[in-house]
Amino acid sequence: MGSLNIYFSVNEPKCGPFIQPETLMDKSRFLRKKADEIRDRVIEVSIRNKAGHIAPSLSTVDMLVALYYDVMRYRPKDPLWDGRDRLVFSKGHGCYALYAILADKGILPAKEWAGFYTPSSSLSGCLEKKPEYGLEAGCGSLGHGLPMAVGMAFGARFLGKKFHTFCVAGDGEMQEGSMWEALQYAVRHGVDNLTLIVDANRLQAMDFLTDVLDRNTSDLLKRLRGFGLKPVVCPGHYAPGLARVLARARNSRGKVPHVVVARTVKGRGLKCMENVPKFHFRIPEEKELLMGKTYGRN
Ligand SMILES: Cc1ncc(C[n+]2csc(CCOP(=O)(O)OP(=O)(O)O)c2C)c(N)n1
Ligand SMILES: [Mg+2]
Repeated sequence: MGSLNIYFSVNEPKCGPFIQPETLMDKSRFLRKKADEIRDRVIEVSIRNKAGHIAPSLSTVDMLVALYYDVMRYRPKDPLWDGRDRLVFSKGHGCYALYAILADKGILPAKEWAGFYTPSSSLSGCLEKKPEYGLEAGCGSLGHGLPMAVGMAFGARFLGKKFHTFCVAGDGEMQEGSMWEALQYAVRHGVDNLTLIVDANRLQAMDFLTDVLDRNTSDLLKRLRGFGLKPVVCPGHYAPGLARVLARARNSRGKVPHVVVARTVKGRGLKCMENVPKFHFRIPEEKELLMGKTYGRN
């Protein structure tokens, strides 16, 4: 994995080390394996620490792996580097994969992640702002992360800074009025150094969106288009594909924010949990875990 680490150090200057073609071909495999590894860690640590938002965390694994191991520019050894791309994780209750990745990168101390949700760690179940740990904004009360991300992106442009801001939001969260006010502002002011990624797992807390407020599964796309956006829809559990889509968004301007709607499965990875509403906040029992995994076949 040594040579891959060189390639995936996205903060290397463009003229960085010469990359062997076979190493490039391994990129897709690397991202898929990394996603498996992060899923393992999320499941293991959250069950051990009795932290219940496992399912909403599992739906975000692949998009976060694509961002942190391929797309985003940042310096693991200098988390406060001014030029770093920002990630605002708006659906703050599902932050366990983000913790696992930041710990894997050495940004978050391993002890903090290992003990999260217990008195031995400063990391809580929902996100608190700790930029020194790579956590850019406090989120958990839904509907607040995107407005903050719009502010960061707008501010960057205003100050002539080159970083890109990403925001991960839930599809249920997209029912919050503040999300639309933020998008309206971003469209009106041409904030195109921003990418909103919607974790479209079709569930909000304990029920399906269409059984709560949405009329049908295309409601979100219609609303986004109505606000002047051009959402790109893509599979949410294939990290190499997500990396391509997100890199394109990061590196192109378009006069309006980029929106990627990632079609995901809540609880992705554990058979007992996938698409099962009661697992929004619930630790699986031993016998449920015995049903097995749906990943790891890469
Ligand atoms: C303002 C606000 N209202 C309600 C809640 C309670 N709540 C926590 S998670 C959640 C469901 C969110 O659904 P979604 O955004 O789709 O995230 P998912 O769990 O599917 O990843 C709700 C309603 C909250 N945290 N904040
Ligand atoms: Mg959802």
